[in-house]
Amino acid sequence: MKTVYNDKHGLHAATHEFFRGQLVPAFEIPARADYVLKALRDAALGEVLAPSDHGLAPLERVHAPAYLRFVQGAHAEWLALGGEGDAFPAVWPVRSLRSDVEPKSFAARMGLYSMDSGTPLTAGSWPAAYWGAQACLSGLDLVLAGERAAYVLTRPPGHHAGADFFGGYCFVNNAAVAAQAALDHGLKRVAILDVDYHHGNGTQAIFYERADVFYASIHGDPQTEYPFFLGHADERGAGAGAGCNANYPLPAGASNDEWFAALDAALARLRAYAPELLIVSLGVDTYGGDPISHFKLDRPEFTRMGQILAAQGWPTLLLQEGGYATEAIGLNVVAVLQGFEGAS
Ligand code: SP5
Ligand code: ZN
Repeated sequence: MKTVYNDKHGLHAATHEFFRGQLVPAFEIPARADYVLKALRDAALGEVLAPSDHGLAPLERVHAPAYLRFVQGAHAEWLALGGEGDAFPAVWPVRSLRSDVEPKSFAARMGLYSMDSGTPLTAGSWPAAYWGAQACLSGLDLVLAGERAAYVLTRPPGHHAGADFFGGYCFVNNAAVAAQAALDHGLKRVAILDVDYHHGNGTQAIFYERADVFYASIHGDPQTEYPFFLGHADERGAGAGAGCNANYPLPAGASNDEWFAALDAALARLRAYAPELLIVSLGVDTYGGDPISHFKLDRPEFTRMGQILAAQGWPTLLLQEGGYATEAIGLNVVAVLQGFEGAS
């Protein structure tokens, strides 16, 4: 399988993030992708390609242009105001406050365009996220040109980013950008299967009222797990998209049997939808050794996941999302990809 590697990912390098009111060492760090790249090469999984530039237009198909402009310039604004190091939001337009007027204040715009204080906006966040989206578009090009599957090694991840907000370590919603680009290429039905430990609230919200993208997700129950405010089983899509969203929340600590039963159920829904392309939001924070998550998958389960995905027979684009057991994520990703290759 070919990999498209976002070689600009290291420009996004946070040292710390907020957790319980303290700055703790950041979890979403450049070493994550470095370990995956090493594992791909050690396993001789296939060619590793650089992204080609598709410009800003495909990002503007899913994100508000004003939001993208904000992210692009935010760190420079932060420095100009005397901010030091990474930028964090501190105030949000919650219920009863207006979010339809863009304030002049930088602090206010940081809140308007974000969902949490756990996502450091660094000097290089924008170029890293921009090139990550380009890598995903380049991976899509491979699959549209006839490759059975392609993997995109990128960070920061994407699935928490909404049309006009960042959060959950995400700035640009890579899966949504790729799905929209596939539709713009002429496809009629795209499925996104999100196997990251966390619900992909951004991806779900972007396509919630549309029938041309089916979003299915298996994740830690939002009653106790981030992103807390979306990802329940009763969210099934709305309007034209009614019936095109399927959530499988599992309790923290769920067994591997429960996880694979949810995967079976999700794939049955996707088979009924009959997508022309499968995009996998491939987070490996479902690993038993993950420091911020509470499922129990291990190497054999990641291999089995890849086999099951391949067995569906759909052209498949696998995009890297979370996974924070830094040294293990390379082996976990390779297990998924080798499982996929063995079964396809
Ligand atoms: C893409 C992705 O996986 N985003 C995850 C965002 C999770 N944000 C909340 C992180 C909370 C960190 N908890 C630290 C627990 C230390 N014991
Ligand atoms: Zn995650």
